[in-house]
Amino acid sequence: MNSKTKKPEWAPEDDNAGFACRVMDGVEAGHDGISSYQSVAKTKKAKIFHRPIFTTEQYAQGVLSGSRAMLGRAITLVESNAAQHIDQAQEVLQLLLPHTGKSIRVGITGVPGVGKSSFIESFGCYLLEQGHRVAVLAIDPSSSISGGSILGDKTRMERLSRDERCFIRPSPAGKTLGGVARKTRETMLVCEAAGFDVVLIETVGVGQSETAVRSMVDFFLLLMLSGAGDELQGIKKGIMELADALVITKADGSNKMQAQTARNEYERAMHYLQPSTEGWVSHAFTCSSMTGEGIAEIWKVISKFKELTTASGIFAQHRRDQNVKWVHEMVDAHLHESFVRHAGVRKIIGSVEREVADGVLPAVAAVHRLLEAFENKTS
Ligand SMILES: Nc1nc2c(ncn2[C@@H]2O[C@H](COP(=O)(O)OP(=O)(O)O)[C@@H](O)[C@H]2O)c(=O)[nH]1
Ligand SMILES: [Mg+2]
Repeated sequence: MNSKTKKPEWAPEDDNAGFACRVMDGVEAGHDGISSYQSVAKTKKAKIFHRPIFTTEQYAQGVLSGSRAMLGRAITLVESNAAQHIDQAQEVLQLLLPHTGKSIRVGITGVPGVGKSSFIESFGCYLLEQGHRVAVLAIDPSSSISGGSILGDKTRMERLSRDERCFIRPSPAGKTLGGVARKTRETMLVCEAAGFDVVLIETVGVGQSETAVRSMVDFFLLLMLSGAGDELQGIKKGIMELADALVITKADGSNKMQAQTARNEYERAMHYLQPSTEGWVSHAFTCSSMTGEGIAEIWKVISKFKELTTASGIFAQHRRDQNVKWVHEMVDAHLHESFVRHAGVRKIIGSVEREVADGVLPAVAAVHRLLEAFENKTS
């Protein structure tokens, strides 16, 4: 057979020289084009040897035994979007679930530049000295676009990232905050099963990511700068109300006095806010990640919080509520996804939107029409 003239079936009959597509015959050999069929089989075997596929039990056992390599692999499995991985990841999580939940989960938020990463470095190192094992995760839905801001952060967490007792994981890539949040939440569970007793989650993205983090942590820490107006920091009353503690950062050198003044002002302002956690009064503090001043006090506050809310039952109740709410959120997200992908909906949505925009179709009637198309599974 002359492979040079072989054309695909769909090529026009009399295409002449203007038709540029030619199909080459496949070579019955390995990728190098020389090796025989047998050696192809060998290559495949070798591949399996280099990238072993683990059973669900092996993943779970590996994580529980504290193997860092297996922890990394299990998290990669959890983060994967491939259908066969999603099922196995859920089975692994199911096995790990009885071993999760024993950590304190702390969310850390604040505008870019406030000192979140530096705080985590200093706070994390302090916790390691106290005998804790620390996992650091980040929520950053923009990381797939910006190329991962955690790369810059790793340099701020130099000591922490070199310590064996600490595990740092950047945000998984994802198009939606919901997707990133799901993976971060599941990664948190895997870390807990691996024996990390403090999980710190940094919000890197701005906007909605604060609420996403709040919904997966026990204690929510809001970092603030002194000397910058609230507007400049993009801080809304709503976010202050989410905080279990507010910390003025960079309270060192010539900034120390100013930080104290800011702390007092926020302390007064917080008096009028709704408490974030029932039975807990949020306060304002100062700290310096550079000198380490105030770092130990923040851990004391978090420990006190855990003690009080555990005694009152609020701690456990929060986690139960968070889990149930998470299920509802995922159902919402799935329904929305299948709605926008539904062929019948896609067929009419453009014209329905136009009619609504032109003022000829009432909004409620438009919704009915779309839902009718959605519920009609045959269309
Ligand atoms: N003086 C001083 N500078 C700090 C402190 N913490 C952070 N910084 C500086 O503030 C800048 C932003 O810090 P970074 O941790 O990256 O903030 P993030 O964007 O919130 O993660 C960096 O240049 C840090 O060196 C601190 O406690 N004292
Ligand atoms: Mg940072």
